[in-house]
Amino acid sequence: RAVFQWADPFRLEDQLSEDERLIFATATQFAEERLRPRVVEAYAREETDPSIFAEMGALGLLGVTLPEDYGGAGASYVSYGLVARAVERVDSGYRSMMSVQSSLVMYPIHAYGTPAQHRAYLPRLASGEWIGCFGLTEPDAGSDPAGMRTRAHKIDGGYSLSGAKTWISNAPIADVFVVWAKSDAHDGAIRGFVLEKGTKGLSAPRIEGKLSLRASVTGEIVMDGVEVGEDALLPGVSGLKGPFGCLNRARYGISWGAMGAAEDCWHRARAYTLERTQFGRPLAQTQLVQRKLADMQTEIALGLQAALRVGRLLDEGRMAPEMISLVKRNNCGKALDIARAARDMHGGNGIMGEYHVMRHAQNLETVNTYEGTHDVHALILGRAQTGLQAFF
Ligand code: TGC
Ligand code: FAD
Repeated sequence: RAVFQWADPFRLEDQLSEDERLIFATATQFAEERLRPRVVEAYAREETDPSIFAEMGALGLLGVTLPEDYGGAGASYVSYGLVARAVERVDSGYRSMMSVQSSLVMYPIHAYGTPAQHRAYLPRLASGEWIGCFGLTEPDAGSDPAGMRTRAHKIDGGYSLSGAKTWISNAPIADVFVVWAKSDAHDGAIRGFVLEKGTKGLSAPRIEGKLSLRASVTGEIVMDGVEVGEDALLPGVSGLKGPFGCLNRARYGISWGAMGAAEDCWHRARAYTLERTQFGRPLAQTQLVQRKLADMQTEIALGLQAALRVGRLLDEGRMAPEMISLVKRNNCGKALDIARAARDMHGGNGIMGEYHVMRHAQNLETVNTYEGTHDVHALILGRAQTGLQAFF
């Protein structure tokens, strides 16, 4: 009889390459030793420490899938998912900082940019010297980014951008802004532009008072006639498939990351209920608690296995975006349920920062909403199996 490992029921670890195990171990050590000690305070104070980018960069955790000539690690998408899992075990906000930089800023510059743009931005983004952000969402265009109002007007030698983006992770501390705008020089098609901090007309005010993702700063991007040269355009893509190509990668990473947060909640709920005695026995010796632990173990084992499968297909060039909708939607929804159950199993202590579970539950509310809400991904999957468009 093979031994059943309760924390890794399907022996996920056996399915990883040596390199993937090494990257996961590096990310886990960094997250637990460097991020865990500061997260409770940072979350309470709603403070983002920008030096985290340089710390991640020094360990090669930014843009891990990009080639080594630009500071990436040339690693697999499975490795990228494992980094997200390790970092989000500590906090979804820290994973957000990493995944925006890697999938939403470095990826589009690499995939759609010129060699000059690669040289100008990628090494400094990979090292964490520069911080990036990704502006797609607008006040009146969230789930429906095709309704964006931001415009790029053609001017002599370049473009003038006007409009406003909102809910943008990293924006207030960003050096590099990848923004999406409808361009009148391209028949109104959505095009990507790389803007730099300090350009006249560009500002990024902070959104204060979030009750979720408090360790990751969020802001607006306000563009009031921001003039840039031709070299700010990302020439390699036109239309919504540009931002969606980036979102595929970030959403995939979230499917791993959300499971990392869920694992932290599950392990804490198990440890707490083993320790805590009521009615003369450990809480973990009650049927209701064991059922909750079994449900957590089951959903996490299945969710991780599914994320691994999609990662392998992505690495083999056989990914369809609907696969990513399936795992992003499932793993975020299940992680949120697990975090809420873990909070409940901790009783009154569960509302305290030092027990971590309520912070995960609060964070996962955002994770379930951004990068396509739970219901928007249901509509993508519904369309794929019925052929019927139910968005509008
Ligand atoms: P639709 O007609 O479906 O597609 C328009 C064009 O885009 C192509 N496309 C994709 N390409 C690659 N990957 C995908 N996943 C793609 N999905 C669509 C499609 O083939 C088509 O191309 P073409 O060449 O034929 O024009 O467009 P639609 O307007 O009907 O889209 C509907 C919908 C709901 C699926 C889409 O708008 C959607 O996914 N909405 C959700 C918006 C969203 O996810 N926003 C995320 C903002 S960024 C963010 O949240 C970052 S948080 C990061 C953090 O802090 O971690
Ligand atoms: P809406 O689109 O208004 O949706 C509201 C509700 O209506 C949801 O429940 C939704 O599922 C539902 N709904 C919408 N359309 C339909 C429909 N057709 N049928 C049925 N129900 C529907 N964006 C960026 O571009 N860059 C970032 O870095 C970024 N970071 C973020 C960080 C945080 C902390 C948050 C909260 C958001 C961030 N976002 C970012 C924005 C995020 O992607 C959007 O919030 C998300 O796409 C949903 O858009 P919305 O908030 O406008 O909600």
